[in-house]
Amino acid sequence: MLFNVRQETLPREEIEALQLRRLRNVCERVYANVPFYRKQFEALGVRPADVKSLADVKLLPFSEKQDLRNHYPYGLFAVPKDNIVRLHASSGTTGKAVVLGYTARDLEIWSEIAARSLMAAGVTRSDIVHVAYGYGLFTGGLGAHGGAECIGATVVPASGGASRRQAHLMRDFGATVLCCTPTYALHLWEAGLEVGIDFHDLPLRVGVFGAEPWTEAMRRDMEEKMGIDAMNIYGLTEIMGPGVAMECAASKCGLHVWEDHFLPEIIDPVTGEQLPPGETGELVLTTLTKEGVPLIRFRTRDLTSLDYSPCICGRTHARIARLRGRTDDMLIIRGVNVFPQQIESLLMESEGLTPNYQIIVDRVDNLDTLEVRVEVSDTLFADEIRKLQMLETRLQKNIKEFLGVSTKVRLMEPHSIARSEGKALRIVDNRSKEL
Ligand code: DLL
Repeated sequence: MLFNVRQETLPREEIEALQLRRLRNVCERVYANVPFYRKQFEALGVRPADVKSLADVKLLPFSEKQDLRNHYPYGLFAVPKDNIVRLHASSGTTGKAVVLGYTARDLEIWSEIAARSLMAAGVTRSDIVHVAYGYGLFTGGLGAHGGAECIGATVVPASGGASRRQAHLMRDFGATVLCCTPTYALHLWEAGLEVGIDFHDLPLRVGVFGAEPWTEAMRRDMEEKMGIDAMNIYGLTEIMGPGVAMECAASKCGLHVWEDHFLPEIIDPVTGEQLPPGETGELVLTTLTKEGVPLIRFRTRDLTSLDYSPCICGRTHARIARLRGRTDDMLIIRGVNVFPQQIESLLMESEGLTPNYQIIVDRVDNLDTLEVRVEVSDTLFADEIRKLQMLETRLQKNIKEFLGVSTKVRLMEPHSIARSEGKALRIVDNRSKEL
């Protein structure tokens, strides 16, 4: 079933005509209201009126996470603050968050695209949708929530944590749809088994999983273990949140980007040149209707390709391939974005630690774990064990407080971390072996 049949099946010429109109409009809005963009446009000698065809998007400047950080918190907002009704945020590269503001109209559109996404996954108003994405500044919880309500389904706003209790709630309330990260779904499934709840015995039939990379092999495994259709949802805070692109149950092959609201491009991450459909590169998105913080040619750092061929579901919106990784070193730990530099800067604030550190990411019982190993100086190493233990605890607390993720910090003997001959091997991601 389609949530918005007309928009979701617009003929290609109509999509493109709409995109062009909206692209010109968003360029005019940012040029008039956001000094950052006006400067960027001027530096390239381009004006909104120069956008005469969709191909002219190439003339426009790129934007990236760093720009949002540089203008923290409100510098890229395009409307007066009175018109902003909600804020969401995600990590930037230095611990400072990237802040996005939504107008009432933005939230309406977000709910609609999240509703389209859930329906593409097979959700209907008869469903009981258990939302175990985190609620809060992270967009997962409230995003999925808005979509499910917009469809008229029954929402259970469970958020993350207390997994055994969640398994009980899923059983007692008769959850038919589970929305969370794929790894948390596996964790919930295990927690359920521990208390005698097998997802196969529940009416559960659909999983809407995203916010982190996962694979076809994981999909097969989860579908088998849980007796569900496991569907892939993509999104990012800067652009909106979950529901920027979504797989359809009919093909389970590629994620439809809601092109009436977002203009996708694939570029070569090194040269910035546009790549043709089918070629893998970095996904770049322009928001066509967003009012609060419109973004022009936002570099997502996510690697994928675009497919404009017709889909058997009848939707005409282009599809991106399952995400293949990122062009930067951002880690996603239990759905939280973490940049190694953030951890590094926290470590470097403490006296007696050396810059030789390593971050070990693993998956234990389907949950991501993060261990930070850092070498101490000879002087500190000569200190009492108790002092070292206190320092470990303090670092763990700082990292939790600033980045929102739990870590295990291990202070290491001087010279015990292997030196690399080339670039330092900062991150050992043992999860990638199973991906
Ligand atoms: O993760 C929004 C979201 C919430 C999407 C719930 C889906 C479901 P951020 O925290 O800003 O926003 O992280 C965005 O997560 O650039 C990708 O690298 C990654 N990501 C999101 N969805 C997928 C997916 C949310 N389906 C970053 N597959 C993005 C792979 C994903 N990576």
